[in-house]
Amino acid sequence: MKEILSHFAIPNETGEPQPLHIGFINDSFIVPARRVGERSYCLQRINHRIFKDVEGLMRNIQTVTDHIREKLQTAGVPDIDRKVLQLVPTKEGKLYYRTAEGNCWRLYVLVEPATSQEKVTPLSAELTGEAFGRFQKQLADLPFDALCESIPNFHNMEFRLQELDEAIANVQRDDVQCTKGRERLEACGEIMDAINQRREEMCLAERLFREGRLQKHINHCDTKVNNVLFDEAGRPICIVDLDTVMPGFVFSDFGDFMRTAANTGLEDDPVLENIHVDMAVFEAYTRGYLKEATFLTDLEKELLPYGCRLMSYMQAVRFFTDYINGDTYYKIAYPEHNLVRTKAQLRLLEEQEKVAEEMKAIINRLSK
Ligand code: GN1
Ligand code: MG
Repeated sequence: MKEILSHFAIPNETGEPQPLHIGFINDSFIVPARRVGERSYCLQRINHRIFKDVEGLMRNIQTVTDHIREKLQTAGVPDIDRKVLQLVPTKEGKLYYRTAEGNCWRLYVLVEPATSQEKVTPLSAELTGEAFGRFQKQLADLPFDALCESIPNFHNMEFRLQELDEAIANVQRDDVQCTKGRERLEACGEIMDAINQRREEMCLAERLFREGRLQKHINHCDTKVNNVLFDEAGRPICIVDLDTVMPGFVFSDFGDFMRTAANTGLEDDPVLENIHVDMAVFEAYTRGYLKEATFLTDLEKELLPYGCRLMSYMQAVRFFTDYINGDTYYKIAYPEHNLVRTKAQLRLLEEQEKVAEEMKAIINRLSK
């Protein structure tokens, strides 16, 4: 670990790196300062199985953090070091260090003091809405092609359905290796019906984009509350986990927060009756988000409730595809985990369908 650190342009000696157990994708370590007044860091190994274009990914992060820092400086905002992530380059001036074995490491200045939350309250949801709205607004003047797609087609619904169709075609081949996937598929007629009934509706965004009626913006693409750092007073200070920041439709960031936070049940709740839309969280986040997201077009605003349904549907399709593929993408805790997750996401979708009009009324009221 010390050897890896020695390749980065750090001004002074640091303490021993300590593993940090956050996220499932990358491996993270805290590198503590040795003396008061010196900086601590966060060292991460990037998962290059998922992020195949590490160069593009790191350029994205640099572009985004530079852009936000410049905005904050122009606005004369204090304490900028805690408000936007800062990469530490290698001694050769590169954004990451690649080892001989091909592992890629990067180093951030640690944002401190800061805390994170796993569960929202209506108050923290409102503040988080403001924070993600501000983040999108800060990036709204970057042309959408200033960044690459660090995971190609990440939130593209047509592509996710194509992946499902490929998984299905694959297990239907007459091959013993496909037996498990085929058996799984055959037992899931109801799930396939639920997915098939909504294909057209859920690919609306891609159609509107092709027709030139909808634009892409820079999105965060992982708008969970635990990707926001809060200060001592419980105010959001900094948005983290910038690996998936890429062009997309604004309402998918809105929808992904609602999918993860405005749910009275769990993402993988085995008890479907637990799952309802938490309307208090929905309203609070929407209030905060609309305060900042002044760049939204009327159509984008109208599509916010659709964005919620879209993300639940997309996640159901992704979990189900992984289930048919034999659980190769998401870590599972038990054999049927991806099936349980799929059912929970489809139930959330049904619940969101029931309150679509109510969501619309709230958005209209809060936009006035
Ligand atoms: C993955 O590991 P985590 O929770 O940050 C996934 C998201 C999914 C989420 C589902 C790169 O995110 O897109 O919404 O699981 N991230 C990637 O829980 O695939
Ligand atoms: Mg993440």
